[in-house]
Amino acid sequence: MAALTSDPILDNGLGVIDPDVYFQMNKPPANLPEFEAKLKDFVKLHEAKGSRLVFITSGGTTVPLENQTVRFIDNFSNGNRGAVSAEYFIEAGYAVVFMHRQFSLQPYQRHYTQDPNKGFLDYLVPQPDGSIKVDPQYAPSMIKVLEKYQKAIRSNQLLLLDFVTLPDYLFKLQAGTRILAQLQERAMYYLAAAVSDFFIPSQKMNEHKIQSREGALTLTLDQVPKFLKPLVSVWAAKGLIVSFKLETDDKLLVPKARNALTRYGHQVVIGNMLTTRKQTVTFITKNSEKVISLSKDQQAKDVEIESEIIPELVQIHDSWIKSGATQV
Ligand code: 9Z3
Repeated sequence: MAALTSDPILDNGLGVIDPDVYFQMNKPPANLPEFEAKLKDFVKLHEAKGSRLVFITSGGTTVPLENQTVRFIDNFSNGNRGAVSAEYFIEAGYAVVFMHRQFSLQPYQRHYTQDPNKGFLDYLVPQPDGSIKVDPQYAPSMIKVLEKYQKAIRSNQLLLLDFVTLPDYLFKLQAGTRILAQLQERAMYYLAAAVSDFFIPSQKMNEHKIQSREGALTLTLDQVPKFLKPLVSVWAAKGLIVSFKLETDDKLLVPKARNALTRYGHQVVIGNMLTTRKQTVTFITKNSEKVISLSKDQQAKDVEIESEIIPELVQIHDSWIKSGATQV
């Protein structure tokens, strides 16, 4: 059973505060106005062009333990799913808002930032005339990525926005989905970020660094309000909403994914297991369940599962735009 919050006024009977109350009780991030201004310009541009737009969330949220934060709780996500997906959405003609955890993987750049044995400088060779060139062994593959990246930038198809903490993420999710709402069915929301289920409300947090002289540390975390609810029914009501469900016990995956779909009433939940998330996902819609898996051959050729996820979603989005349903 969920632990009850200490304030019965804030409590909805399940021990979880209402999202509206959350926003009243917590301070928005200082850079929220800048975030909104950039997003409004981007949406305006693509509204005029008639493009489809996808709002991708990517990477993990941190949960601060102190208001003047020295320590925080984090999670495993490095933003691979979101960054890879952004590239395939761009290839499919979408404008992409990439709302990612600061310093997590980014589309295109990711190809050169996650090799533990190679950093940025290792791709370069100095020339006798004082200039610098890309090491010829990396040039053929790098030019392909560079061309795609520059095309995306030239055509204004990619907007990078970031978050760090859970409150930062939640305020930006609310503001961002509300801004995109004007695109109605043309907007897709692809919620791949690994969002904490638990947090310490700022009024219950230590102001200063927790001191070790006080002995062992016991933490009590509240449940994060269920943000998908207002997102689906109010903030982004007309858009196509795709959420991810992550589990480690495979017996729970499909029932919990379906439960999320029924509970929030959105269009698609993609279930994935922690250890096999790069090889297998399960699409759950109101009337269907479909497993997408990479074959051994595809895995040997380093095929990315997002190259199969995104075309599937584009089809679902087509029928959503045409008929307001996820099935043709
Ligand atoms: C996912 O399930 C993503 O696919 C991963 C991607 C986080 C597993 P990586 O960034 O991993 O490539 O390393 N995201 C959603 C996780 C989540 O927090 N879902 C919430 C839930 O399960 C619902 S929105 O309750």
